[in-house]
Amino acid sequence: MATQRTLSIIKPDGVEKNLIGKIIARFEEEGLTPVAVRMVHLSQQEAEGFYAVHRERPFFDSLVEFMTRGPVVVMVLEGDDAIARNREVMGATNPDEADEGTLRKLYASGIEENTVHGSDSPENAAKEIKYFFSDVQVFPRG
Ligand code: IDP
Ligand code: MG
Repeated sequence: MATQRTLSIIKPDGVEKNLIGKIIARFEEEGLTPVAVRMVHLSQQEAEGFYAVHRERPFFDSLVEFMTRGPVVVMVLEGDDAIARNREVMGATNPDEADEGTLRKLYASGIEENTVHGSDSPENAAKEIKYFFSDVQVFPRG
């Protein structure tokens, strides 16, 4: 399978619960290697821009408020089939529907505060990585 890169975010709830180490360890165990890592407290504008595709959804304002309430860890993960693999490790958007052992099943408190983000397609992965990282911030340096 082809090596891919995907954008991962440990959301404010994951950071608040001191899960950064556990979540990154899990990614490494699953063959998803961090090649760029940054901790950032998103501004309202940054969160709105990141979730622009959801602008018309009823939960948009609440999602932006949640994503800006504290720092997040933004990462680029690299590995075989990394985009789909990361989505598998994350589990379904709603933790009630997530498979046993997935990050969201283990750690998420609800459909909004669901601990992790992962890109859903190669196009969005490229766009989302670019949103947070320049080429020289991703290893090996671009
Ligand atoms: P995903 O993160 O699994 O790709 P999306 O449908 O892309 O799910 O939604 C983006 C984020 O918006 C979710 O991770 C979650 O934080 C939030 N969200 C999605 N659906 C709902 C909802 O019905 N109510 C509240 N928040 C939601
Ligand atoms: Mg999504």
